[in-house]
Amino acid sequence: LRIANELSAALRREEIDVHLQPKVDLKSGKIISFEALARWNSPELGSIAPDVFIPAAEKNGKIRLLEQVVFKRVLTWLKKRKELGLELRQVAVNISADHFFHHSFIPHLVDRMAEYGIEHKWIQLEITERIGFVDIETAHQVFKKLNRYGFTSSVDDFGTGYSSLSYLQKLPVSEIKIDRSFISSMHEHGTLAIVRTIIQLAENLNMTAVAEGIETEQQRSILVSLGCRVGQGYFYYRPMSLEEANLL
Ligand code: G
Ligand code: G
Ligand code: MN
Ligand code: NA
Repeated sequence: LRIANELSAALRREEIDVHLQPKVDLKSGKIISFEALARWNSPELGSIAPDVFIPAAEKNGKIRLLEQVVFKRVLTWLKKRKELGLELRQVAVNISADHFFHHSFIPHLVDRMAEYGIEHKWIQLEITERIGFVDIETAHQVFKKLNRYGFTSSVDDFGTGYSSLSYLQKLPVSEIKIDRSFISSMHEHGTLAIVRTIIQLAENLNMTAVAEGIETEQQRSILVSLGCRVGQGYFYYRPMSLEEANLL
């Protein structure tokens, strides 16, 4: 409850920070894009982990507001890069189920993009597979609409939900992210087979497979041998401040 109250106050003051973690080309090591991750350093409670405040925000109905603050931070960063004459980078923002299915999700997104003068192609939306895509028809419509507007979408935490593989084929998304629990246990035979299968599935569906949580050179080289081209993880970069990301 303490956390929920402080979080509401922090959101009113827009005290949520954003860190960026690069998505990297596994062969060349070059940065392809970034993922935005919310950070909260409360003057009252200290630094609180997203694993704690994201679920809290989901429970007390603040997650949409939180993600709108994150989104504004990202757009401010992009706008500033533009003004400085730096090249723009694509940034993926995480979108919760509540937010994704909310009627004002896309209109709000489009309004903000116009307000900051950023082309839609610079923003990617990451939606966790754990939302289950229970309402597959509605999810389909939302993804299609995002595509028509020129946004790209990604299915996050792939493999941890309970959806069948056949649903994926119907989703108009361009990327799937292999959950880091699979990457960390790739030394196990069964897990390796799962990772290989997801990479092949992505390839067959013309999607990019992104491996999350790469921590070692060995994991990197196994993924490359399986045909995976993009990844993220401490082996390359930890999430960093917006200022640090400008130095890359
Ligand atoms: O950021 P890590 O650094 O600890 O993030 C922990 C979890 O919080 C991850 O699953 C990440 O996707 C999630 N997360 C971070 N920022 C956001 C956000 O803005 N919205 C949602 N829904 N999840 C987020
Ligand atoms: O679920 P979401 O994918 O969006 O998760 C991002 C989370 O994963 C963040 O908490 C981020 O800090 C964390 N993360 C990113 N790279 C690594 C890594 O290589 N190892 C571990 N253990 N966590 C990572
Ligand atoms: Mn994510
Ligand atoms: Na994930």
